[in-house]
Amino acid sequence: MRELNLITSNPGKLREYRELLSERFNVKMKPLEYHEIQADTLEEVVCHALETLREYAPVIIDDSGLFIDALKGFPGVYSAYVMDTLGCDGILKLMDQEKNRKAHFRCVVGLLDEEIKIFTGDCPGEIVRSKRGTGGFGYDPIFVPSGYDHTFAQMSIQDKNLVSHRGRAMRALIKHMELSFTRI
Ligand code: ITT
Repeated sequence: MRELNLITSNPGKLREYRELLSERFNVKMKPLEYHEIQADTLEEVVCHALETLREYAPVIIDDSGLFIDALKGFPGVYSAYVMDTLGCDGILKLMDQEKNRKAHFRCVVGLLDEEIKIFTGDCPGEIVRSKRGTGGFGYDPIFVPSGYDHTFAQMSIQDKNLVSHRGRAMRALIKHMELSFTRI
């Protein structure tokens, strides 16, 4: 089975990748520190970082963020920093008086094999009023995807992957990899 290096220090992400990719790939977690530039978009961060990871190809990195409408897209590209400083409780406080609860998650997956390819996935939803659920990671306890009643933290990995930003990006990645394999 082909090996695919996933550069992340987030075991929650690894579980989600393995759930969808393990039939086709041996996904290996590499918790390497890579240089994350401060940029306006997740795509820029991913492309720049991949350039420094050529020796690990085939390799993927995943940069994701939560974009909240009422906060003009915050925390967005600052999601990691905001999780470490304010956390879910801080976001709920910022949203305390807010009626507009709309938000979306975005996942950008960068693959470096012979060349760089980018796959994105978005998941619209809402910020709940108090944390619910113990599964998942990060902002999962405060986000309900559109059309569902449960937060990501109340869902199984399989169910989260069906609707999530990462699930969508991963399915685009799988399609691409299957097509490039049939060309070989
Ligand atoms: P790596 O960079 O090591 O992969 P990370 O957790 O820092 O791990 P990101 O920069 O992509 O990953 O994520 C930014 C923040 O958004 C971080 O705090 C994550 O916990 C959170 N996040 C990313 N994807 C998420 C998801 O599917 N559900 C909930 N929170 C998520």
